[in-house]
Amino acid sequence: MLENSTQYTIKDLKSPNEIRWCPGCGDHAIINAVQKAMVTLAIPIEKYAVVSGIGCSSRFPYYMNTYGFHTIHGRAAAVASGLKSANPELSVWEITGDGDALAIGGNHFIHMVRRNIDINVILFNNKIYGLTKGQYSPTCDRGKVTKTSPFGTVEDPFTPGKLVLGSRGTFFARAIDSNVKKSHDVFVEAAKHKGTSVVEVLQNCVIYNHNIHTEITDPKHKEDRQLHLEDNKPMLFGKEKNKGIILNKKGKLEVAVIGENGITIDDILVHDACDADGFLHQQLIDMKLPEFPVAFGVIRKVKDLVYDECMEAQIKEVQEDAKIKCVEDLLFSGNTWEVK
Ligand SMILES: Cc1ncc(C[n+]2csc(CCOP(=O)(O)OP(=O)(O)O)c2C)c(N)n1
Ligand code: SF4
Repeated sequence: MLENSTQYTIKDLKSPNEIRWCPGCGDHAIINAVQKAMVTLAIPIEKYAVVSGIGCSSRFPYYMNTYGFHTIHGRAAAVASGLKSANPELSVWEITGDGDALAIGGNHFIHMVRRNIDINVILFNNKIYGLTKGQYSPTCDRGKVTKTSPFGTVEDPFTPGKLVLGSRGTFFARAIDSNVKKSHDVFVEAAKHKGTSVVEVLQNCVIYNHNIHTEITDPKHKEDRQLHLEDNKPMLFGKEKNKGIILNKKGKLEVAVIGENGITIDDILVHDACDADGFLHQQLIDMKLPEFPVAFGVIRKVKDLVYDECMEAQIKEVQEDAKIKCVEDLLFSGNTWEVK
């Protein structure tokens, strides 16, 4: 590992371990985008730590030439939280799947987000359990037929972004595995954000849930089905960039076409990811086909107190006035006796 260097390439971030993801799996593109983002961030390699749970996606740390932990199922958030709290100088990245983060790990996930610990979470959403060969996950749509739901699921899924907002999340973004350039940009912004940043990446599992996101990602229709948000820019989409999102008289989002029904560019909403009020962010997260395009990019990015910073400050403050400054002081602080 290159010590203390900010000048390195993607090659330096690749471990010698053989990548075992299936050919064509979306995970390959995501790791490339993460490595590119790390190079752009130019943080010394030894300051990166990648923590995962269990799943195909969670094999990620093996393939990175950084420090890392492949932990246990659902516990990546807990281990990453401890790591960041004990070593605030590290850039901690949590890699997790929809099963790992939102089923078995749901409890740790929401509390990490609520505490706003400075961790970058990359949530690989392939809407299935890949590693264990295709059981349904909390992001499967109602009626999904899988090995554990042979007659279709009888429950509705989580929308990860809404869960993040409901947990007081300060940063949420969405990306697509195959769009490495846009994923890179979002990962860089996520890493720069102080607090928990969650990036949901729509990931294709070619074996157990192939084409699950194709309605959204199909190159033939993507201009009409994807809205790429940019801060302080109007929410425009479509081949001609003449469609946009407006707030209608009922206070709801609606798709409008510039030039039709008197709509002008001034009617189109302008994205403000930094707006502390999450109302519009929640509406954007919730936009679904066929009525709406699906929103990508940084949807929410707001400032709030950061757990690990508050903890560090509290330790300093308490230590300043305390008689006991270290474990040795504690051991010799009275109430001691000698065994003869
Ligand atoms: C305590 C425990 N329960 C269940 C499992 C089995 N298991 C391993 S990975 C996994 C789900 C993986 O799905 P996901 O997190 O979506 O990741 P993917 O494989 O799709 O990337 C399950 C149920 C386990 N390893 N440990
Ligand atoms: S089973 Fe699916 S998620 Fe796992 S490596 Fe293969 S394609 Fe990727």
